[in-house]
This record gives sequence, C-alpha cells and structure tokens, in this order.
Amino acid sequence: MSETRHNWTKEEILDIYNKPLMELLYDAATIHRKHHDPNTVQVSTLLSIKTGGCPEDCGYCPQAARYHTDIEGNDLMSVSHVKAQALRAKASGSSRVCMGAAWRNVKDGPEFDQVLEMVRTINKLDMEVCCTLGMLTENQAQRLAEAGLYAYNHNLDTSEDYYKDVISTRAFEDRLETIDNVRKSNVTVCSGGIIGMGEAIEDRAGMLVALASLNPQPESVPINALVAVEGTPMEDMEPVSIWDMIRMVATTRIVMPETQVRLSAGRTEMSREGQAMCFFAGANSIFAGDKLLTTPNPDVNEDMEMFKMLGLNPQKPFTKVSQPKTVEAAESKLKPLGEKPKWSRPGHTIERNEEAKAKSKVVD
Ligand code: SAM
Ligand code: DTB
Ligand code: SF4
Repeated sequence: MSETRHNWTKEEILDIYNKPLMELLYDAATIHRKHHDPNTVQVSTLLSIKTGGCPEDCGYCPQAARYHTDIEGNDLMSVSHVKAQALRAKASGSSRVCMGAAWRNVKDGPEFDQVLEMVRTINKLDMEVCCTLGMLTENQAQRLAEAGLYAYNHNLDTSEDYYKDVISTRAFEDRLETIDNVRKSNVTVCSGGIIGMGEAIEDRAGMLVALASLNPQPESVPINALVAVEGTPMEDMEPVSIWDMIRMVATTRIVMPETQVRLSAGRTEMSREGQAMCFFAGANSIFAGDKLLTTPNPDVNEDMEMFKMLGLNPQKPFTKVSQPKTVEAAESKLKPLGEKPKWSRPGHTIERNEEAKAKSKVVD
C-alpha cells in the first residue's frame, strides 16, 4: 500500500500543519515508522568548495557578492583538499559529503572538470556524494551522474508566490527546470527550503505542495531555519520557533512519507529536546560538522553524544539507493556542450534586497 500522493492541496497541508500538536506528532511518527527505521539518521557533511562572490541576490544568503557580510571568500578547492576533508567526515560517522559552490549556474570548463574529479574521488571512498552548484543543464547533470554523483541539492526555498520577494535574479521555474534536468539523470534529488524568511504559513504549505507534486518526490528534503546573517536583507528576521520547526518537519513527513527529511540549518539554536522532537516527528537526516557552508553548526562530537543519548545510529551509505558507478574522465563519451542557457529573469527588483545592497556600498 503506497501512501505517496502527488495531488496534495494547500488547504489539506494547512489542516495538517495546524493540527493539535499531539495529533500531528502521532500521525507523523506513525507514517515515519511505516517507511523508515526510527532509530537511524543519515549524516551528511557539508563542504563549501567555492565560497562567496555569488552574482545572485538571494535575500537570505551571506554568499551573495552584493551584500556586505563578514564571510571569507575562497576560490575552488583542490581535489586533494576535498579528499582529505571527505576522509575526516567518514571517520567521524558521515556517510555523505555535500559540496556547495556559490555559483549561479554550472559553466562547462576546467572548474566543472575539477568538480567532476572531486565527485569521482569521493565516490571511490564509498561515500554518497552530493553537490549543490546552482542551475544545471541536462548534459551537466548527466556528466555528474557519470562521475558517480549520488544526489543533487537544489532547493525550492519557499512557495512560488513568496519566491518573488526573496530572489529577483532568477525565477521559481528555473529551479524546477534544474530539478527536472537532475531527474532525467540517475542522480537522486535533494530539494527543500527555508522557514523564517517572513513567509506566511500558507507559503510553507505552498512549498510543500510544489515538492510533493514532483513525481517521483525528492529522495531528500532539507528543512532549514533561516540563519539571519548580518549584512543580508534578512538580518533582522525573528528566530524561528522550535514549534514551527517541529510542525514543518512533521507536515513534510506526512506529505512525503518516503523521503529523507533533513533537519538542516538552524540546529545551533535548537535544544537537544527540540531536535529529539523533530526526529520523533520524522526528521531522519542532519548536516554534521562544525560549519554549514559559512555559518556555525553543532560540533560533531556533541551530535554523536546526542545520538548516543537518543539511541540513534548513523545510516550506512547506499542504504536507500545503490552506489553509482564512476566512469573515468578519459573514458567518458559525454562531451561538454558549452551551453549558455538563457535562464528567465523576472526583471523585477526587491526593495529589501536593494536596501541591503545600497547599505553595503555606504559601508564600503
Ligand atoms: N548556489 C547554489 C544554490 O543556490 O542552489 C548552492 C548553494 S546555496 C548556499 C544552497 C542552499 O543553502 C540555498 O538554496 C538555501 O536553501 C540554503 N541557505 C543559504 N543561506 C542560508 C541561510 N542563511 N539560512 C538557511 N539556509 C540557507
Ligand atoms: C541545504 O538545504 N542547507 C545547506 C545545504 N542545503 C547546502 C546549506 C545551509 C547554509 C546555511 C548558511 C551558510 O552556512 O552559509
Ligand atoms: Fe548564490 Fe546560492 Fe547564495 Fe543564492 S543561495 S546567493 S545562488 S550561493
């Protein structure tokens, strides 16, 4: 019997989100147990392989070049550095490495070739490899698949409606197109969003409608609490309440029963009790390591202590989907196409993003 539905309405999802908490938790935990081992949590280590200087204007992001934030920018990491970090991550209990680059989209050329080599290297360490590199063409998704990529992270971030108030330099449909390109390859899809950006509960439900209607649904759905970084347009946002996080995780679990729900950014602000309730509500994956991409995350030893206390076990790699085979660069028959896709631009501006950009000019 499959409980997976792709035709959820916003109203149905809102009714779930707003249930009395004890019922919501009971429903979510019941579905969780039917599809997953409730004592196993997948652990992924984030690695920022190219940091800062991004041309996009995502209102939440400290890596957008136009905002004045304190992060230290870095060019693309070497393959050997990435390998060393992956080995460290493996030794500390991670089964996946997720490499993030502050790019608008992937461009064919030496840097992408270097990323493909990183993917080959980590897959050969028998770890799941994930990348989040911005927008992708179908050919690029296939080249990543051939290198041995396990997952591609590309978040919808919020509802289609609210997206227009967060990012002006690309459109919601561009995100869907990249997800579609990934889906056409053998790479699994990781797509979720952020809460606490000033969105209405209806937008949270709208984002879940969009994710749940993907067929198949994403194999992994990260739920991030906004990390409000000074200098970004969202620096003054109120912190997300743990109750909102628990409700969002539980609702995600109910509408996407088979996905791995990832308790993502914002864990430094959550108590162990709060995180335990998220795991009970169906979260079965975390990002580990003392840093997310540019902001702090709980220390890995503390996380492992928490796991011990809660009786949780880190998930072994390739439990859900088998390990992809790596094709060496010299044997590849896929050629770079050098495509310069014309991504749609809504051509609108967002006041708070413009204000943050203007402020950074004054500071400079
Ligand atoms: N540049 C690529 C892209 O935008 O897809 C990949 C890297 S980007 C930093 C990956 C994701 O990190 C974003 O889609 C967003 O969901 C999340 N993120 C970025 N800044 C965040 C913040 N301040 N708080 C919470 N999540 C954040
Ligand atoms: C995701 O959904 N969250 C991660 C990962 N995918 C790439 C990133 C969170 C970033 C938080 C802000 C930062 O550290 O820069
Ligand atoms: Fe760039 Fe990604 Fe940050 Fe947007 S979220 S500014 S695309 S790094």
